Amino acid sequence: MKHLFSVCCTLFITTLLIAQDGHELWLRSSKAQPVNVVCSEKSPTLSIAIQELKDGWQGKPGTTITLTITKDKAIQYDGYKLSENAVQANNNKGILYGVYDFLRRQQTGESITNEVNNPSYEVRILNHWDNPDGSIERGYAGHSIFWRNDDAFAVTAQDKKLWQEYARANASIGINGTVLNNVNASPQILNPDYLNRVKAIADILRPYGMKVYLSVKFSSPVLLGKLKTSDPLDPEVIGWWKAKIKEIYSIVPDFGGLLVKASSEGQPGPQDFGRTHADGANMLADALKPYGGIVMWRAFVYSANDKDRAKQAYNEFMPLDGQFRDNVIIQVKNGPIDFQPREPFSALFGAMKKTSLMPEFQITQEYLGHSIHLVFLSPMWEECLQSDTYQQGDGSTVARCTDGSIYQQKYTAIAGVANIGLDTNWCGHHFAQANWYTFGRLAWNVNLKSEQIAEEWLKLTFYNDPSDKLGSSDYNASWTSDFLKPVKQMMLDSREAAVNYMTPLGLHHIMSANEHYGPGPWWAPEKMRADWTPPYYHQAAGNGVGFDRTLKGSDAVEQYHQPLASQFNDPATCPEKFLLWFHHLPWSYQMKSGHTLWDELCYDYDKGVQQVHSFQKTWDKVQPYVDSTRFIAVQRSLRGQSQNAVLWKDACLLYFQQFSQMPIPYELERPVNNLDEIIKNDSRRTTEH
Ligand code: BDP
Repeated sequence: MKHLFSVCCTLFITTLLIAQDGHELWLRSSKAQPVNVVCSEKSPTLSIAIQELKDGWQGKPGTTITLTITKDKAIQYDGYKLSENAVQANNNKGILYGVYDFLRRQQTGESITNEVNNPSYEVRILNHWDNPDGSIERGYAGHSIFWRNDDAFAVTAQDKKLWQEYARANASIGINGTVLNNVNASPQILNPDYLNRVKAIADILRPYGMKVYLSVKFSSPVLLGKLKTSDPLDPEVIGWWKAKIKEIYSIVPDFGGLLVKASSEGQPGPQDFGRTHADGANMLADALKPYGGIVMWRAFVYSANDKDRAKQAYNEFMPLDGQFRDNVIIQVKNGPIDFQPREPFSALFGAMKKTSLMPEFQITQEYLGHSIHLVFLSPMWEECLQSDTYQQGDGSTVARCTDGSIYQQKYTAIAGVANIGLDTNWCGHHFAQANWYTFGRLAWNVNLKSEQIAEEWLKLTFYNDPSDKLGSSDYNASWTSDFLKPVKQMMLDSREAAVNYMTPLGLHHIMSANEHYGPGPWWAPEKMRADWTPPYYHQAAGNGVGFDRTLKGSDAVEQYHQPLASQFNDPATCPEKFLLWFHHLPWSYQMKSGHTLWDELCYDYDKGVQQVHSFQKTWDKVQPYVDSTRFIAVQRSLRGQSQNAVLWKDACLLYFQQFSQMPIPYELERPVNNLDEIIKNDSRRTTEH
């Protein structure tokens, strides 16, 4: 009888849940209580703050809240201080961030504390890899929200509405900058038509505290300015950039600065003229300086000739330490290779002591299942940020080496490659919104824990309270135990699951060619650059598997500070999660578990598959708590992810088995796909590309 009652209640609740398309993100409107807001100053940003309080107040009806601009030395940048009845900050943006925090706490039930809340990084910026034709490199959520092909320069009311929603979402999590175009930049972006559209975007974003930035192509002086060279030391080139930057600031007076991918993956750069990264970056920095602009210069460089791609950024940039202007920040991907499901942190963090560095994370899931796989990236970024570099003694974490705690930096910054597109729910997968949310939250507070972030996001995004009908406290309790707890756990486990079914034990870059989605450890066309093929990374052979980066191998371990260099160098002390990143080991190598390396690989791949199966169970069970639109969408994606995980496991184990010649442990599920068929399908796809 009791059971029947709860089934009835459950069905009742489900039918009460209003369909949600996810467009409101974590900012779903809720019935507000009346509130009086007192603010003696006026600005567009403050008007937004006041309106947000009025639209979202969940506290005691009739409360008076005072918004005050102060000169509190404890408050830095756009930080703020909250109390029961007030928000204080040193500037308008701080007030706005404080208001969003206030409302978030009301919705999630977190108490209001009187501490000062300062951001970890001054510049918290999204990088959109959006092209002028509206396509997005590595975008899985539709076309660009900024650019399009047809009627490219008309700014419609719909554009403005979307940009405003985008700005609001970013402001609500503290993101204060955005690069509007792809790092593989088209020179066109600097043409007046585009710059005018940049202005239109900037005008919408400004009241929300966001600045706009652009990626530029280093050869623009030749391509656009018709000069003979783009040599950064050439006076005409210097003059061209100065004039262009002056023009940009005349159109967008608070323009943030430039992002540059140079001498990297075929992009032009200072090295084409025998100059260094510092020559190139400083030339742009000097032109930006009078306006307060910055240069974010990427360290993502590698050439075909290097024996180990993982070493190259360090090799190229370390000798330049101390040579960059103070408005240059070197933008460094979290790992030494390329946004893999797991990499050790880039050895550049903490090593460049006289140069500003900023971490770059990839929110869009290029190597992590695009917008089909549910992968919560917070644990991955947390792992990187909290890694100890040991560069200035114990506790020199990547976070502390980049947020100004250890090294003096004129600017501190952190970037995330956006996963945003025109899809109604912005990110393709409903749970991919959590990664956008996480990036903002971590950029604001680098010490937040993944668990807290997941919990906040779930409460804001999925809590449905049909309380008027059912009595809220009962609902609350069951929502917490039957939805929040299991779904949070699923999120927290999801990144490790992806590592398990894709690249366990330090394997990396064994994705299928070009699109980097499915497995492709075999892919190596004859004339292809070796470092663009998976066998270069896994080195599987009869004698074992893994990339030897020890002192006897490529010596990449030497780029790390002690004790890491020694720890990584010895397979007995190297964390097993990085084992095959640093070592080439026999298939029969004994793991800590007592398994052979081969068996361990099999168990890990299998575990990944089982984890995704369990996510499906978790999700199906929470159906009563989720509106049907989002429930079905996530359920469908999980089915795809499950099939993909099995494919990954079968493909990798059957492929590696050709070298190990060892059986898959008999207690594990047998492969359900044949390797030759997987390879045939894959090659059909990769040649079609
Ligand atoms: C790689 C992507 C490529 C990007 C490049 C980059 O495959 O599309 O252009 O990174 O970050 O991961 O520049």
